[in-house]
Amino acid sequence: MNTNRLSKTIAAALNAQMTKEAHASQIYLAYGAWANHQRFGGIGNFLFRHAQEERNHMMKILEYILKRGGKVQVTAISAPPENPKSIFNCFEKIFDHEVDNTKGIYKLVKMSLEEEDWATWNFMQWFVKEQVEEETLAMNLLDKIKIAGGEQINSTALYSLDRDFETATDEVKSAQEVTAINP
Ligand code: OFO
Repeated sequence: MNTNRLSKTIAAALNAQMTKEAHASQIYLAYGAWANHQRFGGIGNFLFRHAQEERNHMMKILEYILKRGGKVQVTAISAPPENPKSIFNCFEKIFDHEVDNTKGIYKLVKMSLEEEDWATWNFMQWFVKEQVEEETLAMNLLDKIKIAGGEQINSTALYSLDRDFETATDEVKSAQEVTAINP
């Protein structure tokens, strides 16, 4: 009796997205190591924490595939892109990466809609919301650095920015949670 509830195409796309999340984790890990090496421990710490979050995203997909009776395929993860050229460039690259990851999520949403796989469609909604938060977080951090001077940021601003990142939250409030008295 076949208990697999995922189509071949959906299973392949879920596995690909799972690998993409693992790759995202490697990117944050690599950039965190790079930032630490540049003596920005606060920024490095933030990036290391985010690497863990990406591992959690990977696990969520892995668990879902198993729960639907599908086969998990753990494959090699490609190397992260080359190191950033500056702190500003680091967050530009992170923003670009998050936008690219969103594309993978949307692809799966579209596919599950076309196949009328409502369980996968429903599962993917968590990721749609998460990607809005991830993009907003990256946008906010990029804005912070832009205000502090972008590529021209001076060492005093960099010092306090690095300190802020040490304790910076990994979460941003989603638009759905906002109220008029709690914007
Ligand atoms: Fe998994 O959200 Fe970032 O990449």
